[in-house]
Amino acid sequence: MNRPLPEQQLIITVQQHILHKQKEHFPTASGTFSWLLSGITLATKMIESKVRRAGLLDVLGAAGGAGDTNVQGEVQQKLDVYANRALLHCLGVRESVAVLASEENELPTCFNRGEAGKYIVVFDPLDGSSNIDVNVSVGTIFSILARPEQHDVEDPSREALQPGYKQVAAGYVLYGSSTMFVYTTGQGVYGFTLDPAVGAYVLSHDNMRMPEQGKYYSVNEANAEGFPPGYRNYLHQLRTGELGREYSSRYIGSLVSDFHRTLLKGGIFLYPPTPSHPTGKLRLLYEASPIAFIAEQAGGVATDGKQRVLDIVPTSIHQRTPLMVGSRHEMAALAKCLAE
Ligand code: P6P
Repeated sequence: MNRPLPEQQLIITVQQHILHKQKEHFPTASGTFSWLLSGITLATKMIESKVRRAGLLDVLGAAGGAGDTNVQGEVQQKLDVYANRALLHCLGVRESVAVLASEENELPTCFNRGEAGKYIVVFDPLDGSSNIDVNVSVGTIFSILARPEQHDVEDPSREALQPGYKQVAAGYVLYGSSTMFVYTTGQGVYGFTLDPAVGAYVLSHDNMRMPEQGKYYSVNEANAEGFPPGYRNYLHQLRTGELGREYSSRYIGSLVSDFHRTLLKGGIFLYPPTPSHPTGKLRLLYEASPIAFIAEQAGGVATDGKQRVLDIVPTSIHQRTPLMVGSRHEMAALAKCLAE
């Protein structure tokens, strides 16, 4: 009998994992979801190939004319534009996609696909893109929602305005020292590392769990003086060991990187309200919600300072929110400080 090569027993790709999980939890699944997710993995491999060669492909710097900005008023980087186009193309050809909403586009793209259009995908194609030119990790963040039973015929894009607890799936790709695909469908969090030798994302982090407590806190200290008092008191406790341990500060300025470290090592990431962003800087639908879904599935906590991020009902696609996400210990201590 031909015995499988040892490595054949070990390689589980994203597609295999999704199909296995679907059979386990959705026996009647038709495979449209795994086909949809393959659109994201394909697009992110295209993005990864550009990110890895950024300095060589004249993709550094701002897109178009100097000062071209996106709907956020942020200067669009060339890789932002490429990443957005890759995701719009790869997902747009998936029949099961009804609506695509991107951080880079003011209005969502709606596809008139009738009953075949089952899913809505919202995404930040290249989060942290201001770090690209200095070779710091960036990421793609996505959230998948099911179309509601009652379709909004007048404006299907409004169907994306669902609270985070309704997400079907969420994930991110971190273009770091290695490229990792991390996702959840509500049955735990799984991490896959891109193996350039075979061009596949291979399971490397099975059933990821966030530690109950960590040793890092992550916040833009330059904003600290402008935080509401409860946050300033909390940061003082972190710095002085009043939470029962010494903490180190780590801040990359790229949400996917700062969250990925928090997921693996524990601790807390904070983007509180600031005078320049009183409702928070991060976007609810395609940054905070997917990150919060992953955090909770890994045993962590995510709030806007007052309520669970996943309970916030969005009123607009590009709505902002404060985001605090991390281990139970640090998040409980924060809740106490904010309640005082
Ligand atoms: P600041 C990147 O621009 C981003 O949207 C997130 O990836 C990151 O967490 C945050 O903004 C950083 O913002 O104000 O600290 O530079």
